[in-house]
Amino acid sequence: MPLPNLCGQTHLITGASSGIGEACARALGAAGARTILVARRSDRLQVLADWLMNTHGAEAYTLSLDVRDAYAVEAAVSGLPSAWQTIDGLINNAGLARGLAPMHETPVDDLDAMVDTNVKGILYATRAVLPGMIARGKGHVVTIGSTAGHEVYPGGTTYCATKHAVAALAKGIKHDVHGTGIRVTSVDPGMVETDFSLVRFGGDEARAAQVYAGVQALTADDVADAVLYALTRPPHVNIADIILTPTAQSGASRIARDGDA
Ligand code: NDP
Ligand code: 8X3
Repeated sequence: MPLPNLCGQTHLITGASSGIGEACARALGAAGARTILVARRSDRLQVLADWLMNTHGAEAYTLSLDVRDAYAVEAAVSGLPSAWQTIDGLINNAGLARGLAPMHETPVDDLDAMVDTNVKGILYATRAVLPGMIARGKGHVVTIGSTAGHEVYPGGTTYCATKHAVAALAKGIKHDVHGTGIRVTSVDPGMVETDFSLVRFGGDEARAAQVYAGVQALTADDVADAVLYALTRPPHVNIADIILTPTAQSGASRIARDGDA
């Protein structure tokens, strides 16, 4: 049986400049997909686009975009060159956490950043892309949720609330596209070693490194592999949810580290 591939398909990935989104772009490009790479750091997107072309001969189109800006997202998607307008897959990945303080001690800017990026960003991108998929009667929406969408840990009030919202969005969007042939998948990782903790702790490298100390965390490639699995099932198979964690992780705050008794 030939390996499933994504040849001839176009996938839009938000948060492609780093971590899981970047790994998804590499995995999808290796599987033959053309990718539309979205993030704010355009220099990193361009390096990735060049790598995809040079390594896999995979075309990529870069969109420097803040997913919190509804009008910019709408304009960018509707303004795509015609050769890039048929989007087969939308990978809603852009997201972040800010801090680990109780909600009432968290600056309003940080609350807004989490809610606006993690929740509204998905609404805006999906709203822009979905009508085209519905008109064509095919497409796949993937949301990157989290185990934080299934449990709530101390200091994670707002971040976990956004990821619970992401879980609800994936389920709700599936209802919205009922009968259209469009698939919806939520991929929900536990601890993944990326720049996530560096961003969460405002660039504090030592504190970020502690999160991953003494444990084999998931890699961004592990998550991209789960995304690719869902994308490459036959059209009649919808993978609703994939939850993956490091083997050493049994809960958000329960991680077996080297040296633990
Ligand atoms: P990274 O910090 O490595 O990547 C985050 C990505 O999101 C970057 O590409 C960043 O690009 C993009 N992004 C952030 N804000 C915006 C914005 N306003 N507009 C456009 N793009 C934005 O972290 P991860 O790869 O780990 O995170 C990706 C997703 O995975 C997030 O949704 C996160 O919640 C989720 N996740 C992460 C886990 C982990 O342990 N790492 C576990 C479970 C889920 P730029 O700054 O260039 O805009
Ligand atoms: C990111 C992983 O455990 O910090 O979603 O919520 S965690």
